[in-house]
Amino acid sequence: DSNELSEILNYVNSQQGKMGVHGKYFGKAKGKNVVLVSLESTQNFVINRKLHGQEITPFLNDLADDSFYFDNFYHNTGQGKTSDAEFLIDNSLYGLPRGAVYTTNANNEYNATPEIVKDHGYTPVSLHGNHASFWNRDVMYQSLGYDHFYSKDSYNVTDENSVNYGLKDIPFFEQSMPIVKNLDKPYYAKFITMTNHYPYITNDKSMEMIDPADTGDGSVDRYFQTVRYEDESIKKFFQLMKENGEYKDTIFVLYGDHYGISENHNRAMSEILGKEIRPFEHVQLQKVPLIIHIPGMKGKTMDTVGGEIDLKPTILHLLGIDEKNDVQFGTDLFAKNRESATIFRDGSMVTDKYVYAAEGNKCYDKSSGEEIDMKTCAPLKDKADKELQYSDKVVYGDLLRFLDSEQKENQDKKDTEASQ
Ligand code: GP9
Ligand code: MN
Repeated sequence: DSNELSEILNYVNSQQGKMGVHGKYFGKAKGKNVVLVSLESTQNFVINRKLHGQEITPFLNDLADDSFYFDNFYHNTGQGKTSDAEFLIDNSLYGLPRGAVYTTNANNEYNATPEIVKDHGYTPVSLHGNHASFWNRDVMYQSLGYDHFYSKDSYNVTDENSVNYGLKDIPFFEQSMPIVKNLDKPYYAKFITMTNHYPYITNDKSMEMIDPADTGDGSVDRYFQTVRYEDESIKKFFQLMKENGEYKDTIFVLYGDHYGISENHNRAMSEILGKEIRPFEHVQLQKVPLIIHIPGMKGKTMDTVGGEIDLKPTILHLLGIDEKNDVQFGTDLFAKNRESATIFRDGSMVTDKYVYAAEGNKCYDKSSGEEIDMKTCAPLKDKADKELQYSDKVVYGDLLRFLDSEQKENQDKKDTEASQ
């Protein structure tokens, strides 16, 4: 009920750097278009790494140099995979402990970024070359406030331009351009890539811009090829945005949605990384790239620890939008005093000093990777459990229904205090 919501609001508001704490770039992208790019199954270890002497992500590497590149950024997803990432980013709430919130709670009341930016004159849309009903997106997007979903029906999808789940990333971006050009500005447009999806298939020589790895584990080996292809598609996308005059009025937020290589492939991954994969390395492999590119702004590598949960406040603050009465579990990644930390859906937690791995209940020093006494990580474990429980209460109880009356009550209280 609304009492539960008050308790949760107290929790989020008492967190270090939560709610209303601005980074120094507050309002720096005010009125700009926002382009989000979901990089399918893209883990951070491919960034700035070479295979056979060749860069795996040459374009993203260059882009990262010219952007805010977060190299301690983790996904927070669970079984809902891509849809969990979308949910986290638009709501700053966690996905569910099991199942996908996109399918189980699509009719809840939310206060999502698309709906918020719409109130500030934005056109919020999503673009993706798969069926509209996959992950129940067509239903959930209405609750999140998207104006339109350009899905498979909006694209020319043929056998030649498809692989695996459907439309390949390069034709996806090419065919998206006429759509983007016709959107009312400013827009908040989410592009969801798809080609770099398990089991990492190419069906055309021109897609193979790097040789596969040679661990003998087919999906790990092919992963590098489809990541390389995805990188090429992003390069193409930026070229097209420039050619069409969309680039300079737009900020770009590119993020890896979740891991691509599961624990079943630890043998091959340890060969790639040249080290054993303990729970510590497993946690570190949950890093995904986050690149925030703002044309005209100088690049910087940011080492703050964060996750998808932090993108809603980060993006809203860049646009100069302050949501004071909202349930956000994340914080503005640019805020100086934010707690440098993130929580995984399985209850693991990473800070700038420690790594708590829920699997195996182990504690590590973050910089050395040395296993340390679990006592040190006990507060991390407790915090992760508490925060996840609060988030689950919001979703299961559909508590954002009470947000408006809660806001009014708080305002009434303040008014009363002020008049005394
Ligand atoms: C499907 C695509 C993949 O439309 O977004 O979803 P995933 O399997 O990665 O969750
Ligand atoms: Mn995915």
